[in-house]
Amino acid sequence: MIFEILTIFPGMFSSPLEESIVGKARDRGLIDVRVHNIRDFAADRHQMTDDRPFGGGEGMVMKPEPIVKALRAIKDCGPPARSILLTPQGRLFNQEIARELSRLPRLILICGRYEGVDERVAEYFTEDQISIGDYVLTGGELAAMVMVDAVARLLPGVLGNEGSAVADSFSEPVLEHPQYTRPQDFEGMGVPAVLLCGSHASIRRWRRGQALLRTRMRRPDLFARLSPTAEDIVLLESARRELEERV
Ligand code: 9D3
Repeated sequence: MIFEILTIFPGMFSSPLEESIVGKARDRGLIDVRVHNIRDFAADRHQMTDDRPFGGGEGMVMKPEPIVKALRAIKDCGPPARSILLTPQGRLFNQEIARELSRLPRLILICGRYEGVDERVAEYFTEDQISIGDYVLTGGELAAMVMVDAVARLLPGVLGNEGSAVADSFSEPVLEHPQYTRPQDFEGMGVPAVLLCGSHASIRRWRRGQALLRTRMRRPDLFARLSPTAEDIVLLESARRELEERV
Protein backbone atom coordinates (compact mmCIF):
# COMPACT_ATOMS: atom_id res chain seq x y z
CA MET A 1 0.00 0.00 0.00
CA ILE A 2 1.21 3.48 -0.85
CA PHE A 3 0.83 6.54 1.40
CA GLU A 4 1.55 9.91 -0.22
CA ILE A 5 1.85 12.73 2.30
CA LEU A 6 1.53 16.40 1.38
CA THR A 7 2.95 18.74 4.01
CA ILE A 8 4.97 21.90 4.51
CA PHE A 9 6.90 20.08 7.30
CA PRO A 10 8.31 16.93 5.66
CA GLY A 11 10.93 16.60 8.39
CA MET A 12 8.25 15.74 10.96
CA PHE A 13 7.71 12.38 9.26
CA SER A 14 11.23 10.94 9.38
CA SER A 15 11.65 9.28 12.76
CA PRO A 16 8.07 8.28 13.59
CA LEU A 17 7.70 6.34 10.34
CA GLU A 18 11.22 4.89 10.30
CA GLU A 19 11.08 3.12 13.67
CA SER A 20 9.44 -0.03 14.91
CA ILE A 21 6.66 -1.86 13.06
CA VAL A 22 5.94 0.82 10.43
CA GLY A 23 9.67 1.21 9.73
CA LYS A 24 10.04 -2.54 9.28
CA ALA A 25 6.98 -2.66 7.01
CA ARG A 26 8.65 -0.01 4.82
CA ASP A 27 11.98 -1.91 4.77
CA ARG A 28 10.14 -5.07 3.75
CA GLY A 29 8.28 -3.24 0.96
CA LEU A 30 4.82 -3.91 2.46
CA ILE A 31 4.11 -0.18 2.52
CA ASP A 32 5.64 2.79 0.77
CA VAL A 33 5.45 6.21 2.45
CA ARG A 34 6.31 9.11 0.16
CA VAL A 35 6.52 12.54 1.75
CA HIS A 36 6.11 15.56 -0.53
CA ASN A 37 6.89 19.15 0.39
CA ILE A 38 3.99 21.39 -0.67
CA ARG A 39 6.44 24.31 -0.82
CA ASP A 40 8.19 22.64 -3.80
CA PHE A 41 4.98 23.19 -5.78
CA ALA A 42 4.60 26.88 -4.90
CA ALA A 43 5.07 28.97 -8.02
CA ASP A 44 6.19 32.34 -6.71
CA ARG A 45 9.74 33.39 -5.85
CA HIS A 46 9.04 33.26 -2.12
CA GLN A 47 7.31 29.87 -2.36
CA MET A 48 4.34 31.15 -0.38
CA THR A 49 1.89 28.42 0.68
CA ASP A 50 -0.47 30.59 2.74
CA ASP A 51 -2.33 33.89 2.39
CA ARG A 52 -4.83 36.12 4.24
CA PRO A 53 -8.47 34.98 4.45
CA PHE A 54 -11.05 36.61 2.16
CA GLY A 55 -13.59 38.36 4.36
CA GLY A 56 -10.96 39.09 7.00
CA GLY A 57 -10.25 37.45 10.31
CA GLU A 58 -7.42 35.94 12.29
CA GLY A 59 -4.54 33.92 10.87
CA MET A 60 -3.67 32.58 7.46
CA VAL A 61 -5.21 30.08 5.05
CA MET A 62 -3.32 27.59 2.86
CA LYS A 63 -3.45 28.61 -0.79
CA PRO A 64 -5.03 26.16 -3.23
CA GLU A 65 -2.47 26.32 -6.08
CA PRO A 66 0.53 24.57 -4.45
CA ILE A 67 -1.64 21.77 -3.01
CA VAL A 68 -3.51 21.17 -6.27
CA LYS A 69 -0.25 21.24 -8.26
CA ALA A 70 1.18 18.62 -5.91
CA LEU A 71 -1.98 16.50 -6.20
CA ARG A 72 -1.86 16.62 -10.01
CA ALA A 73 1.83 15.66 -10.05
CA ILE A 74 1.22 12.68 -7.76
CA LYS A 75 -2.13 11.44 -9.11
CA ASP A 76 -0.78 9.79 -12.27
CA CYS A 77 2.29 8.17 -10.67
CA GLY A 78 0.77 5.00 -9.31
CA PRO A 79 -2.45 3.07 -8.65
CA PRO A 80 -5.82 4.81 -8.09
CA ALA A 81 -5.71 6.95 -4.97
CA ARG A 82 -8.16 8.41 -2.47
CA SER A 83 -7.22 11.99 -1.56
CA ILE A 84 -7.97 12.78 2.07
CA LEU A 85 -7.79 16.17 3.76
CA LEU A 86 -6.86 16.05 7.46
CA THR A 87 -9.03 18.68 9.11
CA PRO A 88 -10.86 19.27 12.41
CA GLN A 89 -14.04 19.40 10.27
CA GLY A 90 -13.60 15.84 8.96
CA ARG A 91 -15.40 12.62 9.90
CA LEU A 92 -14.04 11.13 13.10
CA PHE A 93 -11.32 8.53 12.49
CA ASN A 94 -11.92 5.13 14.08
CA GLN A 95 -11.06 1.45 13.63
CA GLU A 96 -13.81 0.94 11.06
CA ILE A 97 -12.42 3.75 8.87
CA ALA A 98 -8.89 2.34 9.32
CA ARG A 99 -10.18 -1.00 8.01
CA GLU A 100 -11.97 0.67 5.10
CA LEU A 101 -8.80 2.56 4.09
CA SER A 102 -6.61 -0.54 4.45
CA ARG A 103 -8.45 -2.08 1.47
CA LEU A 104 -7.32 0.74 -0.86
CA PRO A 105 -4.10 0.61 -2.90
CA ARG A 106 -3.07 4.23 -2.34
CA LEU A 107 -3.93 7.13 -0.01
CA ILE A 108 -2.98 10.78 -0.46
CA LEU A 109 -3.00 12.55 2.91
CA ILE A 110 -3.08 16.34 2.78
CA CYS A 111 -1.87 18.00 5.99
CA GLY A 112 -3.24 21.47 6.67
CA ARG A 113 -1.56 24.16 8.78
CA TYR A 114 -2.53 27.64 10.01
CA GLU A 115 -6.30 28.24 10.26
CA GLY A 116 -6.94 25.67 7.54
CA VAL A 117 -6.97 25.01 3.80
CA ASP A 118 -8.87 26.92 1.09
CA GLU A 119 -12.29 25.24 0.92
CA ARG A 120 -12.02 24.65 -2.84
CA VAL A 121 -9.30 22.04 -2.19
CA ALA A 122 -11.68 20.11 0.07
CA GLU A 123 -14.65 20.54 -2.24
CA TYR A 124 -13.16 19.80 -5.66
CA PHE A 125 -9.91 17.88 -5.11
CA THR A 126 -10.47 15.44 -2.26
CA GLU A 127 -12.75 12.44 -1.77
CA ASP A 128 -12.66 12.40 2.01
CA GLN A 129 -12.00 14.58 5.07
CA ILE A 130 -10.87 13.12 8.39
CA SER A 131 -10.29 14.36 11.96
CA ILE A 132 -8.58 12.11 14.51
CA GLY A 133 -10.41 13.46 17.55
CA ASP A 134 -11.98 16.39 19.36
CA TYR A 135 -8.82 18.19 20.46
CA VAL A 136 -6.83 20.92 18.74
CA LEU A 137 -3.54 20.07 17.02
CA THR A 138 -1.21 22.57 15.34
CA GLY A 139 -1.66 20.88 11.96
CA GLY A 140 -2.59 17.69 10.15
CA GLU A 141 0.86 16.06 10.28
CA LEU A 142 0.45 14.10 13.51
CA ALA A 143 -3.04 13.09 12.40
CA ALA A 144 -1.58 11.70 9.16
CA MET A 145 0.99 9.69 11.14
CA VAL A 146 -1.73 8.28 13.38
CA MET A 147 -3.62 7.17 10.28
CA VAL A 148 -0.55 5.58 8.62
CA ASP A 149 0.14 3.65 11.83
CA ALA A 150 -3.44 2.45 12.31
CA VAL A 151 -3.89 1.47 8.64
CA ALA A 152 -0.44 -0.10 8.13
CA ARG A 153 -0.83 -2.58 11.01
CA LEU A 154 -3.97 -3.97 9.35
CA LEU A 155 -2.13 -4.93 6.15
CA PRO A 156 -1.17 -8.58 5.63
CA GLY A 157 2.33 -9.35 6.97
CA VAL A 158 2.89 -6.04 8.82
CA LEU A 159 2.36 -7.50 12.30
CA GLY A 160 4.51 -10.58 12.73
CA ASN A 161 1.55 -12.35 14.26
CA GLU A 162 -1.05 -12.44 11.49
CA GLY A 163 -4.00 -12.99 13.79
CA SER A 164 -3.77 -9.90 16.01
CA ALA A 165 -5.05 -7.32 13.52
CA VAL A 166 -7.91 -9.62 12.54
CA ALA A 167 -8.68 -10.31 16.20
CA ASP A 168 -9.24 -6.56 16.83
CA SER A 169 -12.20 -6.48 14.47
CA PHE A 170 -13.96 -9.49 15.96
CA SER A 171 -13.37 -8.68 19.61
CA GLU A 172 -16.16 -7.17 21.73
CA PRO A 173 -15.93 -3.51 22.69
CA VAL A 174 -14.40 -4.24 26.12
CA LEU A 175 -11.20 -2.73 27.54
CA GLU A 176 -8.38 -5.15 28.23
CA HIS A 177 -7.66 -6.57 31.68
CA PRO A 178 -4.54 -5.42 33.58
CA GLN A 179 -1.23 -7.15 32.74
CA TYR A 180 1.69 -7.96 35.06
CA THR A 181 5.17 -9.36 34.52
CA ARG A 182 8.27 -9.96 36.68
CA PRO A 183 9.37 -9.05 39.29
CA GLN A 184 6.64 -10.44 41.52
CA ASP A 185 7.56 -7.79 44.13
CA PHE A 186 8.29 -4.39 42.57
CA GLU A 187 9.29 -1.90 45.31
CA GLY A 188 6.78 -3.47 47.69
CA MET A 189 3.97 -3.62 45.12
CA GLY A 190 2.72 -7.14 44.51
CA VAL A 191 0.81 -8.96 41.79
CA PRO A 192 -2.80 -10.17 42.23
CA ALA A 193 -2.53 -13.60 43.88
CA VAL A 194 -4.97 -15.22 41.45
CA LEU A 195 -2.43 -14.78 38.61
CA LEU A 196 0.17 -16.80 40.55
CA CYS A 197 -2.14 -19.65 41.56
CA GLY A 198 -2.01 -21.37 38.18
CA SER A 199 -5.74 -22.07 37.83
CA HIS A 200 -6.59 -21.10 34.27
CA ALA A 201 -10.31 -21.01 34.99
CA SER A 202 -10.00 -18.60 37.93
CA ILE A 203 -7.51 -16.43 35.99
CA ARG A 204 -9.91 -16.22 33.07
CA ARG A 205 -12.79 -15.29 35.37
CA TRP A 206 -10.73 -12.67 37.25
CA ARG A 207 -9.54 -11.08 33.99
CA ARG A 208 -13.06 -10.95 32.61
CA GLY A 209 -14.31 -9.24 35.78
CA GLN A 210 -11.47 -6.69 35.64
CA ALA A 211 -12.10 -6.00 31.95
CA LEU A 212 -15.81 -5.43 32.53
CA LEU A 213 -15.23 -3.22 35.60
CA ARG A 214 -12.70 -1.03 33.77
CA THR A 215 -15.02 -0.70 30.81
CA ARG A 216 -17.92 0.37 33.04
CA MET A 217 -15.79 2.89 35.01
CA ARG A 218 -13.69 4.37 32.20
CA ARG A 219 -15.80 3.87 29.08
CA PRO A 220 -19.50 3.94 29.96
CA ASP A 221 -20.16 4.52 26.23
CA LEU A 222 -18.69 1.10 25.38
CA PHE A 223 -20.28 -0.58 28.40
CA ALA A 224 -23.74 0.55 27.29
CA ARG A 225 -23.29 -1.40 24.03
CA LEU A 226 -22.45 -4.69 25.79
CA SER A 227 -24.79 -7.52 26.55
CA PRO A 228 -23.24 -9.01 29.71
CA THR A 229 -24.05 -12.66 30.42
CA ALA A 230 -25.26 -13.84 33.82
CA GLU A 231 -21.66 -14.91 34.57
CA ASP A 232 -20.37 -11.48 33.47
CA ILE A 233 -22.62 -9.81 36.05
CA VAL A 234 -21.29 -12.07 38.81
CA LEU A 235 -17.64 -11.44 37.78
CA LEU A 236 -18.22 -7.69 37.50
CA GLU A 237 -19.74 -7.62 40.97
CA SER A 238 -16.81 -9.53 42.52
CA ALA A 239 -14.30 -7.25 40.77
CA ARG A 240 -16.18 -4.26 42.19
CA ARG A 241 -16.14 -5.74 45.71
CA GLU A 242 -12.42 -6.52 45.44
CA LEU A 243 -11.74 -2.91 44.47
CA GLU A 244 -13.92 -1.61 47.32
CA GLU A 245 -11.98 -3.71 49.86
CA ARG A 246 -8.70 -2.13 48.72
CA VAL A 247 -9.75 1.41 49.74
C1 9D3 B 1 -9.93 28.61 15.76
C2 9D3 B 1 -10.58 27.40 15.25
N1 9D3 B 1 -9.67 26.25 15.12
C3 9D3 B 1 -10.49 25.04 14.85
C4 9D3 B 1 -10.73 24.24 16.08
C5 9D3 B 1 -8.74 26.48 14.02
C6 9D3 B 1 -7.82 25.36 13.76
C7 9D3 B 1 -7.16 24.71 14.79
C8 9D3 B 1 -6.26 23.70 14.50
C9 9D3 B 1 -7.61 24.98 12.47
C10 9D3 B 1 -6.69 23.99 12.19
C11 9D3 B 1 -6.02 23.35 13.20
C12 9D3 B 1 -5.03 22.32 12.90
N2 9D3 B 1 -5.56 20.95 13.04
C13 9D3 B 1 -5.58 20.10 12.03
O1 9D3 B 1 -5.17 20.45 10.95
C14 9D3 B 1 -6.13 18.78 12.23
C15 9D3 B 1 -6.70 18.14 13.38
C16 9D3 B 1 -6.93 18.60 14.73
O2 9D3 B 1 -6.62 19.73 15.13
N3 9D3 B 1 -7.53 17.74 15.60
C17 9D3 B 1 -7.89 16.47 15.25
N4 9D3 B 1 -7.72 16.01 14.01
C18 9D3 B 1 -7.12 16.85 13.10
S1 9D3 B 1 -6.83 16.44 11.52
C19 9D3 B 1 -6.16 17.91 11.16
